[in-house]
Amino acid sequence: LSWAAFSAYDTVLDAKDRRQAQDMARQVQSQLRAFALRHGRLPCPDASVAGTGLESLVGGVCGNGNRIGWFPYVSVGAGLPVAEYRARYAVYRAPNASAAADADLALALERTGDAIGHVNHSDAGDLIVALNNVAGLALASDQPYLSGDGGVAGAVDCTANRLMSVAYWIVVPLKDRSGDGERLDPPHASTGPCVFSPGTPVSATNDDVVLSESPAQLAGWLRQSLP
Ligand SMILES: [Ca+2]
Ligand SMILES: [Ca+2]
Ligand SMILES: [Ca+2]
Repeated sequence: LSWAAFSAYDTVLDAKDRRQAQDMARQVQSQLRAFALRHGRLPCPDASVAGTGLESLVGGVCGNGNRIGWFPYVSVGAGLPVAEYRARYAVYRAPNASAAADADLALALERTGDAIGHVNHSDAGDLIVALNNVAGLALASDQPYLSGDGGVAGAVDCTANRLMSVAYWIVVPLKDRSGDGERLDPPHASTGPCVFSPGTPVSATNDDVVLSESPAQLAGWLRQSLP
């Protein structure tokens, strides 16, 4: 083993926490995908400060401009994890007056012209249309996006290295490594739409675990999973 394997911030205990966080992130992904398949939209972020686990719905729909919050564990039928493993969550939302061009992933909307009552009304097929619409939009700095990984994907720099938009990201915060009193560590913040690329290694000042999917990845999974 190299000397680096014993560096102060990569102890056996921390590695165990990281694996656990990665498992938790994959569980959230499964819950999110199952929800999307069933409801034809992505879950609405839980915008409460403490994290109640409930979608922040207004009159039954995801509140205007609500793109970042906690993952709504309770609303997808899961239990609320302890703070260390409780994920922040962002979803791409770009509404359009034309349903066929709409790219609000948290909104169940008829985008293919099926009548009310039709079996394909506002279903996962309509979400696939929205995902394709997202893929066609230029990167916007107020929508969820990825920066680099400090390696092949380039620097972790939310301004100078904006890599790509994502359908959603989740961040499992683990400990406060940056010492600012928040479990999230920069560049991650409770309101920012930028995260580093999944797979970014742990560092002395950041142990956050990121998982995300591009619109094409999620659309591919939905297509494959449709009955
Ligand atoms: Ca439809
Ligand atoms: Ca952290
Ligand atoms: Ca921190």
